[in-house]
Amino acid sequence: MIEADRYPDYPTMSRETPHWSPEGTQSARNDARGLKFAIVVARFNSGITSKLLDGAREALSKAGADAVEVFDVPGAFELPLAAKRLARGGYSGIIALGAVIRGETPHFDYVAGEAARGLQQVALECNIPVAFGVLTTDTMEQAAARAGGEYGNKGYDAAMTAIEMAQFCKAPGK
Ligand code: INI
Repeated sequence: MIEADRYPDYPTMSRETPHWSPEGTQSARNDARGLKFAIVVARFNSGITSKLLDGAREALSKAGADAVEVFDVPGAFELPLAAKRLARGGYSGIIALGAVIRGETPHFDYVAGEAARGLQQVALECNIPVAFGVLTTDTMEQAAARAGGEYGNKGYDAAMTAIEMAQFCKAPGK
């Protein structure tokens, strides 16, 4: 039995039908027309992060994003600074992609923790949606399952989240 069969309700937006209704504010949450996004992707574990990138591109294309620009950095630890620099670029949102896979030392905790903390800090300080598309897993197999495998594609999910938050931030009163 594959892992996903044990958890049929495992949430992944890549298995959902997009809410596509340009008129309404709430239901237009998957509409990226008129929006421009930056994707910043770590090269570390590139076999996984390239799949996350494919997923993010697919989501943005399906949602009709006006423009998508892709930037790469060495590892997940570098994502926050890159995102902070990009936050000045006039994007509607930033999608940060990486794969931190646990090794035998505490390095994992520092890299994963700082990536998460730093990206949230950029979102709050720069007032821009920053989606956390960084896998933090114990094994390469777990990462592969979430990068286009049996648990969907977390790059796709991160892009959908960035679109929804960009729409949220655009709405009156937000
Ligand atoms: N970077 C990752 O993106 N994923 C990892 O799993 C990883 N591990 O395991 O070490 C990793 N390390 C590199 C790190 O992101 C920085 O590039 C490096 O420490 C230089 O600042």
